[in-house]
Formats: sequence, C-alpha cells, structure tokens
Amino acid sequence: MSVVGFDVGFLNCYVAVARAGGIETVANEYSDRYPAYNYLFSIMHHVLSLLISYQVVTNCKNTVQGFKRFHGRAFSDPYIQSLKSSLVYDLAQMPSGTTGIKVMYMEEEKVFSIEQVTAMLLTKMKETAEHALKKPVADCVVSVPCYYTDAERRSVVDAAQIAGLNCLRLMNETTAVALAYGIYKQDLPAPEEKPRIVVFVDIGHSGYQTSVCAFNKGKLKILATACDPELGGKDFDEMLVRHFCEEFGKKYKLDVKTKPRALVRLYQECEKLKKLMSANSSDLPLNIECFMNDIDVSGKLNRGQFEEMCADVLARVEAPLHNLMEQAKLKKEDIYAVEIVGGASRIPSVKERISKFFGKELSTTLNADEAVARGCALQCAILSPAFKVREFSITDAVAYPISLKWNSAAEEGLSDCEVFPKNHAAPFSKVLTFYRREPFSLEAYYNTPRELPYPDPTIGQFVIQKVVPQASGESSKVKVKVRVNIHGIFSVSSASLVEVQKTEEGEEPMDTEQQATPEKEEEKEEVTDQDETKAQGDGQKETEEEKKTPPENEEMETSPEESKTEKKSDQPPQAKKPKVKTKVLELPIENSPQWELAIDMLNLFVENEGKMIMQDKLEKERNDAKNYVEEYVYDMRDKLHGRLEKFVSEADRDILSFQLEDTENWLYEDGEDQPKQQYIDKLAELKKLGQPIQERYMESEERPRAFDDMGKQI
Ligand code: ATP
Ligand code: K
Ligand code: MG
Repeated sequence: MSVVGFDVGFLNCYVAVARAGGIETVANEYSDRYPAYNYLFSIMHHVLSLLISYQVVTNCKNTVQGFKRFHGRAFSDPYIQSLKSSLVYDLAQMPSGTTGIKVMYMEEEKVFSIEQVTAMLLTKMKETAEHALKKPVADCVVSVPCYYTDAERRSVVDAAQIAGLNCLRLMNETTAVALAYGIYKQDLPAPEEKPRIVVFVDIGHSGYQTSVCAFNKGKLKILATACDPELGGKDFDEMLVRHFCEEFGKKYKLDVKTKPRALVRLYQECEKLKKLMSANSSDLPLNIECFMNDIDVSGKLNRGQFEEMCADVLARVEAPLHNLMEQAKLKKEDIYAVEIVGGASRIPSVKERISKFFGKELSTTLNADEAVARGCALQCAILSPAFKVREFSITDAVAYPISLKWNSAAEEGLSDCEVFPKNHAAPFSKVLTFYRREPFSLEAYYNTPRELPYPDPTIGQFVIQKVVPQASGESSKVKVKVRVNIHGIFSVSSASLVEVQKTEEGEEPMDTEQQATPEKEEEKEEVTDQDETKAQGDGQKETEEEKKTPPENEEMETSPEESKTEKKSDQPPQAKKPKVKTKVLELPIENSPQWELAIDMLNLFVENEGKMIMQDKLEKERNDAKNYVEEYVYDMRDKLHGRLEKFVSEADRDILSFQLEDTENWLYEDGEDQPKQQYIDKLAELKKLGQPIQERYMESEERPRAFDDMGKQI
C-alpha cells in the first residue's frame, strides 16, 4: 500500500509521499538541488531523463514538453491546430482521431498517444516515489486542473493505468490545495457553526484557477470555481520573448523566429529574467552568448517596463475572481483569507491585483510549489486503509453543468434535462426514472458550451439495453443511476427495470404509476450516493476501504433541495403499493464516452509501456556497462603510475597502458554505441592484465593486517 500524490504540472511536476513522519515531497533521483521535476524531457530511449533544460536546446525536436493540454482532444481541435506551429516537436493524428506526439524512439519515428506520453512521465514520477519509499508504488492520487472536462480526465486516468498506477482519485488542483490548507487547522468552526470561507488561487505556468471553499471542523466543501485555462507564467514569458525578438531584430538584424534552437534559449532566458524581476525592480540584464549566427546578444529591462508590456495579460487576472464571487454569492467581507500558490503567483503585479480585488493582504502559508502534491498525498492517505490520518471529508464541485437528452417516448422529438448544475456537489449519484418499452439512449453533454475550454460539448452516449415492456404490454419503469464519480467524471453507472409480477389478490397488475405517465413520462428522483468512494477502484479494494473511509461527503445535507421539488409526484396512494409484487432486473449499459480510449488500445499501450520500461532497463544496463569500461580506463591509467607502479613490470605496464589508450579511443569511435556484451568483453580483456597487478597490490596491503588479525584470534 503506497500513499503518494502526483502533481502533474504543465512545467513542474512534484511527487509527495506519506511516511511515518508525515507528508513530504521527494526529489527526483537526478537532482537534489531541485525538489521537483523540471520536466523538459526527452524521449530518446524512453529515457525521460535528466530533465534539465539544456536538453531542450540540444535536442529540441525530440523534447516533449507542455503536453498537459492535449488530453482528450481531437487532433482537429482548433486549439491543437493553433498550437502546432509554435511547438518544437511534431504532433500527429491518432487512428481514433485524438492527438499524438511524433518523436524518434530507438532511431525510428514513432507516434505516441498523449496517454502514453503522460504515462511515461508518470512512470518516472512513480520511480521517484518508489526510490523514496523503497517499495513498489501503485495506489496514488493524481492532480488535474479543476477546469478539465470529462474527456481530459478520462485520458489522464488511462495514462495512470498505462503507467501501472492505481489512481484512487483525480483531484482538482485547487481542491488539493484546500485540503493541504485545512486538514491541519485546529481552529475551524464546529460543524453547526458558520463555515470559514477561504479563496484559493493557483497560477501555474499554463493555467489560472480559483476556488472558494467552506471549512468546518473535519470537512471542506468547494462552493465554486472559476478559471482562465489560458493564463499563466507562460504568457508573461511570451511577452518578454516578443519584446526581445523585436529588439534583437532591430539591434542585430536577427530573425529569431526562424531558428527554433535560438527561440528555445530565448524562452529560457526570459523565464529567468521574469523570476529575477519578481525580487528586483531595477534594470536587469539579459545576455545570451552565440545566440544566432555566432552573435552575442544583450538587452535589459526593469519591472516597470515589464508590467507595462504585460498590461493585457495582467488585465485578465480579475475576471475569474469576479466570476467566482458572483457564483458563490459572497461578499468580500465573507472571505476569511485568500491563499495563493503556483509559481506565477510570485509576480508582484499579479499579487497586487488579487490583493486589491479582495481588499486584503494575501496569505501565503502553504508552500507555493508543493501544495498540490501534498494535498494529493493527503487525499491518498485518507483513502488508503493502510494509513491513519485525521478524518476529513472533501466535497468538490461540478465545474460545468451537465445535461442529458433523449428521444422522448411520449412526445415526438428530444427531451432534455440538466442533471448536474454548475457547482453541484461531487462525487454524487442520482437516480432518474423512465417509462419505456424498448432500449433507449441518453446523450450527456455540457449545456454551456461557451464556458468550456474546449470545443466539443459532448460527454458521451449511453444506451440502456434489454428494455422490454411489461407482460401486460405497458411500458416498464426503468431506473437509471447517473453519477459524477470521484474523478469528476460523469457516467451512467447502472440501470434496472422494475418488472411487475402479480398482485397478492391475483388481480391483474395495476401499476398506477404507469397510468400517470404519458405526459409525465420522466419522473426524476435523486438519491445520495453513500458508497461512492467504495465503488471506486477494483473489487478487492472496496471492502478494505469500507472499514477505513467514512462515506465521503454524501451526507444528506449535500443532497440538493431540488430533489424534493423535482419529484413530479404522481405517486400512487401508499395503500396500493403492497399489492404489487415487483422484481428488479439489472440492465446492461453500452457506454460510449467521447474520445474514450478503446480497451484493446489501452491494453496495447499497457503492454508497450511495459516493453519500453524493459527497454529502458536494458539501455541503462548497457550504459552502465559502458561506463564501467570508461571508469576502468581512467582509474587504471592513474594507478599504473601511482600506487600500482611497484607491482607491475615495465613491459606489462606498457602493454596495459597501450591497451587502455586503445580502449579509450574505441569508446569515442566504434565503441560509442555497442551492445552491452561488447563492453563486458572489453572490460574482461583489460582486467586480464590489470587484475593480477591489483591482486598483488591488495595482497601486500592485506598481509600485515591479516597477520594482526591472526594475532588477535590466537
Ligand atoms: P500548471 O499549474 O499550469 O500546470 P505548473 O504547475 O507546472 O503549471 P508552477 O510550477 O506552479 O506551474 O509555476 C511555474 C511558473 O511560475 C513558470 O512560468 C515560472 O516561470 C513561474 N515562476 C516561478 N517562480 C517565479 C517567480 N519567482 N517570479 C515569477 N514567476 C515565477
Ligand atoms: K506544479
Ligand atoms: Mg500547477
């Protein structure tokens, strides 16, 4: 049982694990200087390695970054098409129509689906967690932006599965932050008291998210969220890059946009400059040597100028805050604190705007970089039966209103109904009742397409199969359970048909509900879903979780008022009920969510990921074998003229020296890229001469000591 949280950021990824001492973020194995991944990564041999920025410069075509927004999107999506020209790597269409990424893998051009690419990243993050925990990792919680749609979420869940992870929850980033904020607070209002209202703001590299959250002792409830998925640190970089492209065009006659490599370097330097400007308001230099055509370039900028050129970007900071307060119907005085996280929240003018909007000092009690990962790890700990943590209930909010439409049985044409309004509590299930004689289909969609960061409002098609009329020929009552699950994904989770068998008196069955139907064919009732969290994951887990996890936030209080009013009550008098004997039949459902990864594809990807991990391992072993040869060459050469000198004849030394030099040359030429065995053989060959020398040396070193030891034994 592992307790791990993964923050999969657009630019920076963080891994947090739970250990006896609490939650901690762990450094990736390649760098201890940075507690995070800066994952500008390169898929060469599936080695998403070293994650250090120079790779983008040296191998920019093959360095995939910033793919977080490709999940669940068609290749033809205007957003994807508009990005294509600005990416240093190539995109391609997958057979299913979704987006893939073209890279060289093992010297062959390959297209990986976005799920595979994210899986590769998650595999690396998983290894980091395993390295820290010293045991295999499967159970985890993965973060997603709260503005992610269903298709995007499903795509990330698939990616986790490809990476061999058991994702217990996809957690909205600001909700993770809210949990990290609230769980340790000792002074939250009692459950019956007025909740403490806190606003959370996360500005990362790609997106801007805000949420408003109500805290009481032992629980939090997201009241509303508002976002600008296209506002983040990258937009400030963009302005700086634009500025310097223009300046260098004039000053040095360079057309930077024509050289991807130069452009990538300029982006990196501008990002650095932007960060420096957060701490410094005076003139700051930007220098790049050998920028293009062997020309060194330089420029300078100060914060005032920066803010001026970013005025349009800064002007977008307020809108989501307005939107948030409007949705939550709160006044600024109701806000207890405004907690900000995310790298770009450090930009002074961004902070100023937020602070001015709320008329209060901002709170920065959380670690701005690690809060999301920590929140995810805390959620994982709560969901894990193996870990004891404070009970804390988390109620999230539906980001976009979800409607269903269907062909009406009574009237000609379509009917529709909003099943989950915006900000409805989630996870949550509802039961809808239909009266039908035959199978029917439901289409789920987002009913506010303009709000979507996404062109396609379709969520999916769900066909309720095997619906038959009653023996009497009347329509059957079909109960359909729809839910927004723990990942924030909509689904039709079950359907059942109520078969009226016979009455006690042996009369003809009299289902009065049917009689009431023609015009009111769709009665709707809602139930709270007590076992939402239990129903997650695989079968065996459920019972385990049952013991540990309190029924999560599906308390009656979260059940919306409408449930009562919407119950278009044509209920028969209670007295008639006992007469009718009914049998409930489960009905199969055919699910076709939009852009769903087909199961055989998913299985293939799982298999391929396994192969690539194996390939990686082999590649690593091959590299290690090569390194041993290289190390031996340098080590021996030094020692032959050092401490081994006395233990080798001059003739032998010359032979070995010659061999070492020969090997060194080989390593840089033919030996640069050979199978592992070649390196092993090479090393063995060198050792044939070298080993006896070392043995003689060891013997002479050991002899006096061995003598001592013997002395002691006697
Ligand atoms: P997202 O949340 O959009 O997926 P992310 O989580 O990878 O992205 P963060 O790590 O939160 O993003 O933030 C990275 C951004 O913050 C980058 O644009 C970076 O330049 C910016 N940033 C980091 N530190 C500072 C600073 N001191 N001043 C200004 N900007 C900063
Ligand atoms: K991050
Ligand atoms: Mg982030």
